[in-house]
Parts: sequence; structure tokens; C-alpha cells
Amino acid sequence: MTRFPIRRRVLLGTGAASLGLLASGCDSILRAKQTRDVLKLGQAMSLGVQRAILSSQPLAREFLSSQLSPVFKVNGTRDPATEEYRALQANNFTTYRLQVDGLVHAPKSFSLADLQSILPRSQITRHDCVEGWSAIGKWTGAPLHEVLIQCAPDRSARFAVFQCYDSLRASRGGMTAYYESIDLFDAYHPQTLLAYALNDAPLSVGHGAPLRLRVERQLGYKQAKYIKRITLTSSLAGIYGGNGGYWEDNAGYEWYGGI
Ligand SMILES: Nc1nc2c(c(=O)[nH]1)N[C@H]1C(S)=C(S)[C@@H](COP(=O)(O)O)O[C@H]1N2
Ligand SMILES: [Mo]
Repeated sequence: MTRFPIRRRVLLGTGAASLGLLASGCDSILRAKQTRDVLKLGQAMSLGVQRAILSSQPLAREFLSSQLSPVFKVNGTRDPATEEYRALQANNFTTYRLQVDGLVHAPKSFSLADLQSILPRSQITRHDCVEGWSAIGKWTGAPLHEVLIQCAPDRSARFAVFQCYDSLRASRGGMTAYYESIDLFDAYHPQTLLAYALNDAPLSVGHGAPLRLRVERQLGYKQAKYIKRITLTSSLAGIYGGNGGYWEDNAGYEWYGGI
């Protein structure tokens, strides 16, 4: 969690330094040359900054189709079984809408067809559940960053919070919605998908139909199934138990479920 503000400061610092240099030119030819040099320097610097960031943001390992698990276990909720969910199922999710809101300038809702019209990404990765099992599967979906940029996130946004259709038992008794959250570094990671297919078939109800998260450098419980809504926020305080997820609130799991 402390990583985020530090990286942010580095980026802001670089921008400010380039602007300072740009403002210092005098005669126009000299200024043009300086501008070019500064732009080059800016490019070199941002490449350096990008490298610094990406070096701790590696891609999760990808596998070959020959390595796919013959069976991908279903875990946690197998069927949200609410009236709301049944209604979506009844028409094969054609009335499903993913709501994106919060700290965005253009809140939007997306049908499955909208999401499928975004250039998809497929990847074969290993899912690791804290309960001690793993499975290799091929996921296909819309890169989350492509969806978020359509909604013009505000600069103050730091987290993406995923609200799901299913509810589970709360540690204090009663039921509570499944939800999860990730920071915007993971949200913009190239392998982070809003997945609608597993092993080239539409997601089954067991695996989270119609839409589930794949955030490949984190553990199974972060892979929210049955996504209903994504809200960008600046803080996780005040959302359900305030710890950023169902398991974080109810069983003390780590918010950053790194593998
Ligand atoms: N909405 C929702 N998402 C969820 C869960 C859940 O119960 N509800 N379980 C989590 C856990 S602990 C795991 S291991 C994976 C299981 O995904 P799978 O059923 O596709 O194997 O989903 C995660 N996402
Ligand atoms: Mo899990």
C-alpha cells in the first residue's frame, strides 16, 4: 500500500522538472532546439521511470495450451441464485450491464456486446487458491484499462472496487455482498482482464458468468466473479468493512494477495 504514493510522487516530479526546463528557453531557434532536447530528455526520463515502475510490475507467467488443467475447479459461490441474477440468466445475460462509476468523469454502463467489441486479450495462466489448489486456464476478456479509459478516471482515483451479484456469510452474522478491490497499477496492468470466456467457452455460472476479474499476479480470492459494478475511489475506508474485500473484512486475508 505504501508503494503507491511513492511511485506517484516520482511521476509528478518528472513532469514538473520537464516543465521547468521548457519554460527557460530564450531565442526561438534555440528554444526549438532546447524543446527538442528537452522532449528527448523527457522521453528518456519517462522511459526510465516506466522501466522503474514496470520492473516491479512483471507479467505473470503464461503457459501453453498443452498445459491447460483438464478440470478447473469451481470454488466459493457456485451460483448467486438471487432473483436479480436469475432474471439476467433467463435472457442469457443480454440485459446485463456493467456499471462503471465513482471518480470518473464519464460514468458508463457496458453490455456484454460492448465489452466484446473491445479488442480482446487471451492468456493462459495459473490460478492459485489459498485453500491449496491451482488450475491452469485460458482466459479471454476486455483489458480492464480499455474499459476504464472510456470512463475518464479522475486523477484522484486510486482503487477499483468490484461489486458482485452474490452474497456470503459475514463474520458478524448475516449475509454480505462479495466485493474486491485493486489499485490502479493492477487495474492498468496489461494482463488484468474483465473475462467473459474460460477455455474458449463463455463463462459458466460456476466460474462467474457473465463477467469476472482476472488480476494475474494475485491469489484466487481477488478474482471477483459475477461482477455487477466497478467504482473508482480514492480510499477503501467506508466501503463494507473498510479492508477492501469480502475475505479481507471477514477472515483477515491480506488486501494485496500477491502470488
Ligand atoms: N463473487 C465471487 N467471486 C469469487 C469468489 C466468490 O465466492 N464470489 N470466490 C473467490 C475464490 S476464493 C476463488 S479461489 C475463485 C474461484 O474461482 P473459480 O470458481 O472460477 O475457480 O473465485 C474468487 N472470486
Ligand atoms: Mo480461493
